[in-house]
Amino acid sequence: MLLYKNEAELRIAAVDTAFRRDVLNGLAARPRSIPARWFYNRTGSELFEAITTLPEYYVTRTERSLLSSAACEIAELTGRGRAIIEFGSGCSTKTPILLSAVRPAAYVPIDVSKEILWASAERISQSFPDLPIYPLEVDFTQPLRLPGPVASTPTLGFFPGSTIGNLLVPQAVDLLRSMAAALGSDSMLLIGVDQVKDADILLPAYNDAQGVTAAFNLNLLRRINAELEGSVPVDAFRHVAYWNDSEARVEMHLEAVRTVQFEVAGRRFAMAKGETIHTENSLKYGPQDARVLLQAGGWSPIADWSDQHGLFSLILAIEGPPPTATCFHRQPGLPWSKGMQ
Ligand code: AVJ
Repeated sequence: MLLYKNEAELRIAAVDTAFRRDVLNGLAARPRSIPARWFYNRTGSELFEAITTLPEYYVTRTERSLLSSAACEIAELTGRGRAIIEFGSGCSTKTPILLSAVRPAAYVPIDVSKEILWASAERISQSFPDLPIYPLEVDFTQPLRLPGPVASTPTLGFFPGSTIGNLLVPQAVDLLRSMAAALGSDSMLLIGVDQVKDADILLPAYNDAQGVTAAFNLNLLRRINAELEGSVPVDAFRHVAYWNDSEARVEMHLEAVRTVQFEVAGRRFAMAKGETIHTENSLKYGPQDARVLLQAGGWSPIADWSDQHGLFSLILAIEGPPPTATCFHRQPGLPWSKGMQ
């Protein structure tokens, strides 16, 4: 049941203006940087979907298997009848696992990529014909208002994929706080957080042998050329990914392999050989870090699930301070140091 076709056309102009502003400001700044959310036009979303199936990209398959094995416990802890609000739903590939277990009263997928959002909502509605679905084509980092029919229902926020890692800590805390405000008191949040791990595992995940991640990164330049009257010579840039240890993050950059000059939206830019445009941060958190982050953002973790190699964590939290007599749920057999308590 697909409901609530919102004012999609009206938003296109706003998105265009925001993209232009972010790109022009980002190219003029030092160091140059463009927010990662602009990766996700149609091609970008498709390339990201291709990344999720790469052998090197452990994130998606690890999270999916965690979600499958934890689904029943999650449903017990959340109870039935909440509305599930998914932030950055993309292709909603993991969502059916959660929907089948939790049996929500409604589903609200939120994404900036409109084609992917509506196609995915259509697919979910075919598998769950009785489920009311209210897609929201918005940037979830902006203040959010839930669709009317969902506003009075208890909610479960679903923020998978370690998307939180794209934000620096202060912005991540702000986002968690605005999610708490939008989802309301008594809401819950199920969040996927990628863990700090060896660079031998991390780096190939962001620099795969087939070059899909490189294509994903370079697609941002193609998008600039297509949507902002750009003349960026895409072949003069190469994809670079490295681990920034002091900030605990993988950084992606586009590096000029020669001196380049180009125009974007009528403005001229020049870059020296070796200069980069910083296009993405992917912050990684240790288990305790993730818990502190959630608490700073106004959420109390009540349970977590991690794979045996400690690659990835799913954390379930409730809005507000911890309830008295918290009984933290932990996986049997997990070494004490790996869990949270
Ligand atoms: C969608 C933000 C979780 O950081 O791992 C994948 C995006 N970038 N490969 C991530 C991404 C390069 C991804 N997130």
